Amino acid sequence: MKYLLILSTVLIFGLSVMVTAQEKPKDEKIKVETQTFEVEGMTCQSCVNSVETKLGKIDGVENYKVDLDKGEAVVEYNPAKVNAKKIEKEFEGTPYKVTEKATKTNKNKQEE
Ligand code: 9UX
Repeated sequence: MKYLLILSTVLIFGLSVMVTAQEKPKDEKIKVETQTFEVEGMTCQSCVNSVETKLGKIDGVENYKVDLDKGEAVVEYNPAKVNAKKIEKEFEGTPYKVTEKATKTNKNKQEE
């Protein structure tokens, strides 16, 4: 009887280790989506800074690169927290108009 108890304890412990081991990679992998936005209204470097500051404050935005010459922003975000439409909306009421550009995959689909 005592042997059975030890065996089941070891079994439960082993199982819990397996479950934790399976869950860990899920937590570590932050799925990130990359989206290019057209940014209208940026005319100087301060504009770029303002857009960057705004992007940095959005929950779920992991990374961004704002290009003044191209008038666009490449944004990496966690789709579990935020989406392109939400990001666009964050710029309502600012001097800048942010619009989602067709992604490469979208473009390819359209071209097909
Ligand atoms: Mo520069 Mo931008 O003087 O809104 S900050 S044009």
